[in-house]
Amino acid sequence: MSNKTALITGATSGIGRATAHEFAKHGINLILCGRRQERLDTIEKALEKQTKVHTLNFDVRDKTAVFDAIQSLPKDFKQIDILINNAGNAHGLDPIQEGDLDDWDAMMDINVKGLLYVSKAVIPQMTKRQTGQIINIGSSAGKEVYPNGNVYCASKHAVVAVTEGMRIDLNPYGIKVTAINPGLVETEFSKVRFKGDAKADTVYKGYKALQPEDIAEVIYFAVSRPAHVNIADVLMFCTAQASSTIVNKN
Ligand code: NDP
Ligand code: 8X3
Repeated sequence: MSNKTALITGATSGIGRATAHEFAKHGINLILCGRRQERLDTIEKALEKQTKVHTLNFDVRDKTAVFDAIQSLPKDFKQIDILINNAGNAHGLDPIQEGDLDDWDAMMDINVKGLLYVSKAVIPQMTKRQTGQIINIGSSAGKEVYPNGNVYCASKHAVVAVTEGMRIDLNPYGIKVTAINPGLVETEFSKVRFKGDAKADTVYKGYKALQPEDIAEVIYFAVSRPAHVNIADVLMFCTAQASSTIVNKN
């Protein structure tokens, strides 16, 4: 894998950061993206002994910034073999009639449109080379809808649909397209969803949630399969979770 380059969005935290660490162990060159530059710098420093690292600071909602950032890549990082579309979050957990318009905009703009912008900026070089792999981080919320999940679930259902569309349209080019759909993962996700409210601290209490490293290992598994194998779609839960609404807590 050491001659491959991966671009990871949302690399400053949680699943994206754990994936950067996992890929670095295997010598994959890294383009790490996020909005918090100080975190990107810290991760770059930690991983640059293991592999080559370049950081890009942009908001996936900003179309121009996405294209400019990817255009700006230096020669050594220009060829992207693996794209991990991971940046995303839930914003709020409210019944539809009480939903906040800004929360809805954030989820659709980041989770769906942001993923599309980054993909659009990267896919042409993959189709040209007739090779590459795209991994979209969906969610169990893309497989089922749960109470008050409404727009977040819609955004993740869209990610699953876009993934399937990509797999179909990119099939003639030999490009692998994968959806990894985790259930509850202990990251900053709940802090963002509940905007720092104390409720966030209760989400992962009373059971052992998935850890970001658990997802990173599955992502690495997917990218390290032989050329003829594509892991198309993965649904992952912690053992305590059976569905979005059934979690066996102490
Ligand atoms: P974190 O909050 O820990 O990480 C989210 C990452 O997304 C951060 O690196 C953040 O970087 C980046 N990000 C958020 N908004 C933007 C933006 N506008 N532009 C660029 N980057 C952005 O959450 P997770 O690691 O849990 O989430 C990663 C993905 O996994 C998301 O798509 C989420 O929906 C999905 N997921 C999470 C689950 C969970 O239970 N935690 C379960 C299933 C799926 P920065 O703020 O620096 O820009
Ligand atoms: C994150 C998992 O259950 O909070 O996508 O929607 S959940």
